[in-house]
Amino acid sequence: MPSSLPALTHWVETVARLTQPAHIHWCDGSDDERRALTAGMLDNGDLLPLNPQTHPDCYLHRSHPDDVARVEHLTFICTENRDDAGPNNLWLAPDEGHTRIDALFAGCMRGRTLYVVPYCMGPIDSPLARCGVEITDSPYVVANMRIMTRMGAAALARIERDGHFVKGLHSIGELDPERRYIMHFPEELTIKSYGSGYGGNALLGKKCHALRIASWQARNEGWLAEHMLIVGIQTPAGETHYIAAAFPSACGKTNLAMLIPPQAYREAGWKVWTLGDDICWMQPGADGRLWAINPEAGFFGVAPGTGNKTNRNAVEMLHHDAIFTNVALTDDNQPWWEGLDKRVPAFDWRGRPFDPGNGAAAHPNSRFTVSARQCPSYSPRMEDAHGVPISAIVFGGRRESLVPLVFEARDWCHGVLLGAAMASETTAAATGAVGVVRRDPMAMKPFCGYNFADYFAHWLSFEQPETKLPKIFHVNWFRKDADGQFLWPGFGDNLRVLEWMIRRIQGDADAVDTPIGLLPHAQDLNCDGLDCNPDQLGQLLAVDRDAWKAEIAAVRDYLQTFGERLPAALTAELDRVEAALGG
Ligand code: OXD
Ligand code: MN
Repeated sequence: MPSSLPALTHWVETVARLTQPAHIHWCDGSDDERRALTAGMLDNGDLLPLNPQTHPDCYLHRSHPDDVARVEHLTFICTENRDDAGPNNLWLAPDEGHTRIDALFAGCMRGRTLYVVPYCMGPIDSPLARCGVEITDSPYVVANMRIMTRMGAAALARIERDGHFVKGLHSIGELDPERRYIMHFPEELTIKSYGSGYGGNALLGKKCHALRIASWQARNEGWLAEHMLIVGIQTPAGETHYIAAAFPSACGKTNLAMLIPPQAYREAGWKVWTLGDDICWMQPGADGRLWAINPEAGFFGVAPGTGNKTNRNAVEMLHHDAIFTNVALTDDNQPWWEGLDKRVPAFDWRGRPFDPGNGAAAHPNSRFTVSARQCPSYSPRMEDAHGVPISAIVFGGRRESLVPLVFEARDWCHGVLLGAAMASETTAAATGAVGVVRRDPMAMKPFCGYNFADYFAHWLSFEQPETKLPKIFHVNWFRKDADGQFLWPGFGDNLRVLEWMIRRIQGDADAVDTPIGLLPHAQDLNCDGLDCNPDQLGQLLAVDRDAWKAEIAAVRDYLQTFGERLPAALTAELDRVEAALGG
């Protein structure tokens, strides 16, 4: 079904001339198409069937062992002016970027099928949604895009109505790490990705479009494209507060989005609604509040650590119609990963008989892809064209020490500083060392498609007389004691912290005013039934002034790398916090 939009057909023809595919297939998103694609992948080994009794319509994909994570060192933002990309991005001039990557694309689809994948990020009729078209030679990418986005005929119809779309060109190439680039041309609303089949590098609707390109569009158009989950917390009074929370990759966004309340909370009538686990687009509505949609339609979640204790909702949603990537297998062909249960797997993620001497059975960044509708806590409001109003924005990182369990920003500007100052220990979601503290403002370090200094200014610009902005909080679920044990139980018990936030929003809870922000009084955190003694709670809520002075100095050093472009208001806010700490 080639399109009636000349700009689209012309682009597909140009790409076909460059890449020389044997066939071209326009994806309509139908069930017949899915069945045919799946059959083809089962035939050529791209997919392996899983146990049809326990996991109907579930498949395993094993990627090339050198292609298991995002590659930040090969990810470029190509803008005419280098400073527009900023020190937070690798940069190339657009001409140079196109030349380098087009040399790889030349003839790369010979003998392969070129798939044209029209997709919509967000509900099809939403004014907040934006569309794109991904051209790819990977049926695995098509199958994932079908779950992760609104893909096919309805998206194409909207693209033809809109008359514009983000162009994404992808080829797995030779899966050679030496011939791999992920390039973004925000001024042309174009993405080119070569040499990787891994989700974050290859499902172009996700990180490349919905964060890097969308953040650029959002700045120009007055909205925000963020690396945030969206969760609705329904109180016993029946009121639902929607919270958007930014944590770096593999720091628990999926678990928080699908939180199961502790038993006493469930009995009291608390409910949790899942709207998104990774990306949030927000815009001020006519009422001045920020309204948010999740541009995605599914979850591409980290499998290891997902078990009945940590995220029962996720375990339940993974029993049918799911794609697993780089997980291990049990002897009866069920998907398995560390943290799922006590069974011993038969095969590791590379398909070798499991031998603990070879390391973890599932790759630490192994993933599941599943439709959001399969989540037991799925919120039908995910389909609301106007989104949901956000009551609180939460920033958080993985910090063993220093950073308290929760604190509240004094005002919007202070909140933007809390986001800009975020830091976290690195995880397996990207290649490179794991466990090193790095600055990751708003969890957007790998995803902001432009200069962070301009991004902070954009955030600050939302404070206007007519806006009623959400409160901003900072959390840290990952504090450890001197013996290296976690001080806070986390997971479902994080609702206790969210409850304090909601009481703050409703004006029902007090706070301790400290130089770094507003902290709960210990007695205001509901710890009934928790194995958390007063000493642990004391450590979780302590503010160590000397250590914070050192932290603020490190934040200042980091922010200074943005030079003149850094908004003066942010530096003034940092000065204020430093002065409050006693200089
Ligand atoms: C992801 C990531 O896949 O952040 O969501 O790496
Ligand atoms: Mn992510």
